[in-house]
Amino acid sequence: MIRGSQPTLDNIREKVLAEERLSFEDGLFLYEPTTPLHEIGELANLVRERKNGDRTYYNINTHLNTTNVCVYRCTFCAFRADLRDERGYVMSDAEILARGGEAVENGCTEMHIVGGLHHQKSYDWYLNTVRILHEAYPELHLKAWTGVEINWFEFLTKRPVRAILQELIDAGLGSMPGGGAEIFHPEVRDKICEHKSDASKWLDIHRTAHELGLRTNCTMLYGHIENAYHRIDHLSRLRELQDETGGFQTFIPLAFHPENTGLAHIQKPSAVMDLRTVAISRLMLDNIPHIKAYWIMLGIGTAQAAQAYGADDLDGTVRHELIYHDAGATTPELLSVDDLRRLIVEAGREPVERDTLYNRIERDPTDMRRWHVTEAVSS
Ligand code: V47
Repeated sequence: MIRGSQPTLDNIREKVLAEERLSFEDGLFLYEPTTPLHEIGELANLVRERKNGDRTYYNINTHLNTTNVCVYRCTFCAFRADLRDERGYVMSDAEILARGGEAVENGCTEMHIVGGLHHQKSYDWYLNTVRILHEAYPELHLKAWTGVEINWFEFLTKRPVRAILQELIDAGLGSMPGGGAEIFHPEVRDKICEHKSDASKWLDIHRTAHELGLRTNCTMLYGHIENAYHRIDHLSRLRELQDETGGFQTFIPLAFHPENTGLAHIQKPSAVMDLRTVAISRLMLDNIPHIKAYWIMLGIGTAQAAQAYGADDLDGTVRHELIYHDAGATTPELLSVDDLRRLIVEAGREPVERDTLYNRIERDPTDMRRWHVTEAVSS
């Protein structure tokens, strides 16, 4: 193939078969509506099976959103509340601990913790959330605080990110979720969340986390005011950092839900757009081990189909999710393990329960609360 020529499906296929990296232009070509989705899906599936075989991972997890009060006003967010808004809430230590107890009682291996940037709460309040939960429930993996919260802690304390992350690790932080990435390109970021950490800050925080040995996830919020160029730019920046550090475990494409947001006039992305984005993510992010089809956000049907379009992870049972449900998600608030496994088996895949770090989990069939790691399944 002649380098620099116009991309075609044939030369993209050749590259995928030869395990060669796709270019920015290839990514743009794949996003053209006339590029057949089923062919992109087939190529993404090939990469998915190369990396993860027939396995589709899931975990038993819960969410904790300690407050919805937030100084920021991201236009896409239906969850946030003003300081004096009657919708605003802040959880007490006792409520936080009760959630930890409920999680362990229900066999959760992971708690996904994020929250608003509260006008009056100090960094110590956020640090303390991790500390008290870890002290009370050391077996529960705490995947907590996005790059945006860490940047807020930097602002509050005037301390370096490295010192903050180390302190959180010492208190019991196990990994970081991938939120807050939205769309990196300033043409979009400046319109939807101009006040929050820019691309280089978000990426720098994840770089530092990786250097400290933390695994993190990464996301992209699509289907609002961005276009294909912004999406491929976003994926390229993630791919570049992953080349440097190897610290991202999973990429989660997040479909925009417009209800109750400042962008309520926008239609939510179609299933075709969702599947195209899952597949293109799998193809572009050749160095990230897992692609998550977050069922809460995609809906159950699309998440099931996504397993043939590059996704190898459905996330979890997910208790207490608020960010998507406040924005109009009609998915249930919790799936049982049997439901999750059925969704996977029906899609022709092998369900594998994992912990946050992609170790295989086995459970005592007579008691959900008893589990152990059997095998490390991820690099
Ligand atoms: O950063 C907010 C997105 C993210 C809306 O790391 C919205 O395993 C759509 O990052 N419509 C938070 N999206 C969620 C997140 C996440 C979810 C699941 C797993 C993991 C992981 C991370 O949700 C925010 C933002 O991009 N978001 N509002 C909305 N109305």
